Amino acid sequence: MIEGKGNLAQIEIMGGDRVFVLTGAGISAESGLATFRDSDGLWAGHAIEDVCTPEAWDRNPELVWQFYSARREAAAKAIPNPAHLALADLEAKLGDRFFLCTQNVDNLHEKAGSRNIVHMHGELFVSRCSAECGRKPQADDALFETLASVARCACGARMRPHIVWFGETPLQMDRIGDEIGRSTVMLVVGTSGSVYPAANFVHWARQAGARTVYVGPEAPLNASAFTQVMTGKAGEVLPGLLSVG
Ligand code: BJW
Repeated sequence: MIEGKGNLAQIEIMGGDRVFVLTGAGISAESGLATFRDSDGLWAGHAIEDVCTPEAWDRNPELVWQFYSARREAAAKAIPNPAHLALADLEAKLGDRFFLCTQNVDNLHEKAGSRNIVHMHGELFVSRCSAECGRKPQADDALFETLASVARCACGARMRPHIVWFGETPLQMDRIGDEIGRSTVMLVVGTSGSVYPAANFVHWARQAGARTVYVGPEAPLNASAFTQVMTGKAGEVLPGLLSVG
């Protein structure tokens, strides 16, 4: 592993390269959205595990909706930062040789102009039936502060956030696996490497022979698996990091 500060080196993307990008909460930090573990993993005194599990939903759906309503409110006001814009710019240059997988549920990549994107942990502005009645997830920007106000599905069950909680299966894993398998460069930005399966993507990419680069202010837990770790804030490092040959 090579460690470096900021823009010491550029990463050259050549004609035959395919780039897979994985982002985490850190990329939205400079847009004012809280990360999970930097803020002690706490929200209003509750451990993340108390609001990000199916058990938490069963125990206290009102608390869970208050958590996601507050997140919706913050994300609706947030604007993309230079890191989101740099990735959208890279996609514009590489077209279908670029694939973006985010663990984030905010929509800042889309606001920046990214199009070829998978939200593996779900989306903040989407809700779905908690009884899995078969109806599709729906766009939803409502805020629910009390249980009585929570919207109901046409089947009568409560709507829940369209979010992947601990113990649930991340979305579009087949597509993600395929994209990692054919990528030659993996760029990982702003994630602590503590949540699986995302923390394993770098290992899958290395097995497929890709160059793997991490960008963030501190080394992630899985740092030893990266070819290169660039320490710095995403909004300062990403613009100008990649040059397309
Ligand atoms: C900056 C910055 C700046 C700051 N610029 N950077 C034991 C061993 C292995 C696995 C398990 C295990 N026990 C249980 C599991 C599985 C479990 C798991 O991983 N648990 C861990 C706690 C160990 N995983 C699951 O349950 C997943 N499902 C699963 O595995 O299903 C089985 C399956 C797998 C594959 C195929 C089929 C089936 C589901 C995980 C769901 C995660 N959900 C959450 C919440 C929902 C989304 C939401 O509400 O937003 O997702 S948890 C939370 O963590 C959220 C995030 O997406 C995720 C990752 O967090 P992230 O992004 O890394 O944030 P932080 O805060 O940790 O880090 C921020 C980073 O930014 C830091 O490094 C900073 O330095 C950096 N930073 N400023 C750049 N300016």
